[in-house]
Amino acid sequence: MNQKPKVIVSAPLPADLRERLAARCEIVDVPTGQNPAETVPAALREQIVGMVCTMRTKVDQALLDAFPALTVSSNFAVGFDNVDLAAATRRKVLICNTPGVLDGAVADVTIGLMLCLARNLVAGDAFVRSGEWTKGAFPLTRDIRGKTLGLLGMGRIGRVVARAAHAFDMNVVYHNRRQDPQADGLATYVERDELFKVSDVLSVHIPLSAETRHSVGQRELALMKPSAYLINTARGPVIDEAALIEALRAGTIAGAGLDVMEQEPLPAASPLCQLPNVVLQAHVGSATHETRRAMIDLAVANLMDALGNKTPQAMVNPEVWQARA
Ligand code: 8YV
Repeated sequence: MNQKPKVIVSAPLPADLRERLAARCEIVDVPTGQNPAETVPAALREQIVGMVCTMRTKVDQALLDAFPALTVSSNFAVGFDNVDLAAATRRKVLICNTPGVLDGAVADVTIGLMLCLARNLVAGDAFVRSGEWTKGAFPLTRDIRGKTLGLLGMGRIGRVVARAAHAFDMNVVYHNRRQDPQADGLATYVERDELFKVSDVLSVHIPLSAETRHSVGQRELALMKPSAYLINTARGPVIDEAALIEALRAGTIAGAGLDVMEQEPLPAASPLCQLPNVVLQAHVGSATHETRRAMIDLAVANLMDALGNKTPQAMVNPEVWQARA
């Protein structure tokens, strides 16, 4: 009898999905965030052909070397900045991800942060709870209606944010590496500097890569209006956080809404936690029961498809798959 292929699972797996995967594969559990190369015994490492993991697993050269039989690594995330893509592609390891199923959830947090910033909703809650309201009215806030929302990056998530912003009567502009026909009717293309200059709310929706790391820095922040808000639900390191803290302290921008930071989990000692014009979330863009379920379903389907010789729905380096056929 053929042995089942051995796969690492280093992501939260619902019981029914575990059962389905176990019918086809032998599961080797690695606690989320732990290094599989250190957790899986050497003899077993050589037999691992697939993996499903979170962003906390570094799929780098060292991991690829530790698992010589690995053919597919499926990210429980749309992002794949945990993967050394060049190294994986060189080693012909297929990388999969979960695009599409989390767009609405991430867009919702983006809109939520925008409303919190403009209408000062978090401070408003504290104002009522502390009894300050009995002493006088809460200070006036800002409308988002009629204002300009700038989207840096116009992929799937950016497009859902653009659609939602229309319900708030916002004017939506975007900048992308290239103009996107799918954005037609949703947002107007502007040059990169123009985006920073004209936006009342600027929201970041680009992936993290060597090119985008710190691509929103002092220069870009200086272009923004003093009344503008910056929102990041993408990846922390895309923004130069030290420059952002400087701009927030100096009041050269009005505030920031951050679901992602350079260091996660963010320590309470971070200056960001001291700034009154910042609203923080704990990287929860996709963190709903429904969305995380859809993500793990897709991540496991990608893994099982790849091992079963069926083209996976979402491949980051499809050239590896094509070369295999
Ligand atoms: C999650 C994410 O934080 O999909 C991504 O790229 O950043 C988020 O959905 C996480 O990756 C879930 O493991």
